[in-house]
Amino acid sequence: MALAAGLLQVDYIPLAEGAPARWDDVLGLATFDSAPVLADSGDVPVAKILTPVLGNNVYEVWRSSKPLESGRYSRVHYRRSEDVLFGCISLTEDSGLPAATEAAYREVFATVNELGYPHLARIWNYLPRINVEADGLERYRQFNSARRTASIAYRRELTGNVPAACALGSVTGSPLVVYFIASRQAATAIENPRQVSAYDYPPQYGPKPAFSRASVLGDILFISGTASIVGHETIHVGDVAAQTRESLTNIEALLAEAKRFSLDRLTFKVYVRNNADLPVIQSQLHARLGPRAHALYLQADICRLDLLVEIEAVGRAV
Ligand code: 3EB
Repeated sequence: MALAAGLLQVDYIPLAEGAPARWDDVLGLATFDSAPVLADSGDVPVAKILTPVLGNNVYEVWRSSKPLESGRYSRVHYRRSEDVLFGCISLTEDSGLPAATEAAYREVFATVNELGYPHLARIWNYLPRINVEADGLERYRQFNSARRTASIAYRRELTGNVPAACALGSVTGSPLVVYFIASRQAATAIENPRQVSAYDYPPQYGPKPAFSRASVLGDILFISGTASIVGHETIHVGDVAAQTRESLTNIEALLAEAKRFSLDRLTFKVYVRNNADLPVIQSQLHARLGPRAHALYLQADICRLDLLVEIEAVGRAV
């Protein structure tokens, strides 16, 4: 059974417009960089993502038209309707990144299981120094390994119907921040025919990441972080314009798989490794989408050193 239209929507509200006019229908919020803390947000969960914003900053506001209730389960702060749950957890690395990652994921799984929203549709992950090698393993790979350990402990699927996701670097000194959307009903995972599924990557990329290329929940499409990867290899190494075009082509392939969605109705988050590449990335995006594309640009390290740009998106069915 599909979720009825309007049970979940996202708005990117420019900071300049101030806080959302009403809070009663807000499921959750993501803020970026140094966005002011919103005094009147009450018990709405706020994922504070510490990545520099390039250009105009926005509040990412998730809404639902049904009655909402907030709460906490372990260290997860959540808000839910009868259909969907938005949650976030922020942990410092007091005992190291693997321990923080495993704890975050165990608490996320426990929350969604206990409250009866077992289907994770979309998970966002932000961690500092993502490409730094520590104790002989890149921190992104440490994160992957620990995410996997928690998934196995909770008997979660590791292939097939897994959540859409992204994993990006945040400013040094930031906590690990995970936020997510879960639902009572299963979302549908979508893979990209141009790419090897991430959960089937060959071992050279480290522990296999359990995420899908996109997922559909009701009339919402979540497109995972999408980069210039064809098959399992990075292509256009060193060419940021071509990497941007390839990422958009990958997104178009996902739209073709998902059917009911269109490029010009997506809202994008664009992760830029090097600030200086912003104009090139922006012009490629505008060339494909027109200058009115809804996009938030963030400076963030990406989980392969040769990737210069990664693009995620969310859209509503046409
Ligand atoms: C890739 O396609 C690029 O580890 O959750 C994209 C989306 C990427 C999600 C994750 C990683 C993740 O492999 C990296």
